Amino acid sequence: RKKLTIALAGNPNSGKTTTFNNITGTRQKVGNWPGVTVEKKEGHVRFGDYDLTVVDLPGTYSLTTFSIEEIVARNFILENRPDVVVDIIDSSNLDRSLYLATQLRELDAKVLFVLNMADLAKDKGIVIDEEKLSSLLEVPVISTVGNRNEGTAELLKNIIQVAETGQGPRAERRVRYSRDIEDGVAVVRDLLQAVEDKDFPYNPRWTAIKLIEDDEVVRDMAVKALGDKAGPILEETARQRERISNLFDDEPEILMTEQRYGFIAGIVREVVKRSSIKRVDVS
Ligand code: GDP
Ligand code: K
Ligand code: MG
Repeated sequence: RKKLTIALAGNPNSGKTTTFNNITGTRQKVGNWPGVTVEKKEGHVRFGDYDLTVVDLPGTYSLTTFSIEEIVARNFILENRPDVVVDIIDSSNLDRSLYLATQLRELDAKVLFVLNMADLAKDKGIVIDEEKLSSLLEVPVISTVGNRNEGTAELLKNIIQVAETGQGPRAERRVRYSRDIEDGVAVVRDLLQAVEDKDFPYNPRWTAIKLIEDDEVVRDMAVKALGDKAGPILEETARQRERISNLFDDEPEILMTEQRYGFIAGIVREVVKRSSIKRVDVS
């Protein structure tokens, strides 16, 4: 039998645990993530020729490192390389969910989007063009109503499909930053790429982005993985950060966060339609 590891990611209250229960039934184990008091749920399910291990990641809005939940979720994806990361999205709050979604894409994980809470979106008169969302981010999209266990079989089928076909992010489906930032990312990425694979197991573009954003956890990871090869790369990173800061009079991480939100706003404009009948204007 073939073994797959599936991680469920998503914002708090998007329906991760509900989906987890729908998939795994009663075959689950609850504990803590090593070293921290964040709950870890792991379950098992047999589907077709596959044995799936399903992990319910802590709920997060982002994969930066401002909270222990974000660090736990990100480290699991980086270090355990799950075969598929299922991003559980609250369809009635798509824009809020897309920040995490774009970060998962950036991490080079194989992602499947689940538009959960499809019933709430419908009640609010929100219509999401799933096909367009799928093609804009090049990620398969399905919709579910978790608390009614609707769409679970379809979800399992799609998980297997994503694991098998190996959808990988094409460059143009990811956030592209402004030219001066992309130039800095490329310089650092090239230095990382020049290091032998066995010495550096992480995605070079993602790592370069995080270094330019001055992410401490990734800096420590790079030092640990690269040893004395890290020095010149971190020096170049500092030069690039300074160049960008001088150009825009703002820190790269602030500019990059803004640009991600811009990218997300563009996607929301293209894929979210509100039906005129149930439209509620909140001002
Ligand atoms: P988590 O924080 O992501 O693990 O979210 P939970 O699975 O705990 O779900 C949060 C709440 O939303 C619970 O009360 C669920 O019963 C409910 N819920 C889950 N999926 C759906 C859905 O598709 N539609 C509706 N209306 N409620 C849902
Ligand atoms: K909850
Ligand atoms: Mg939960």
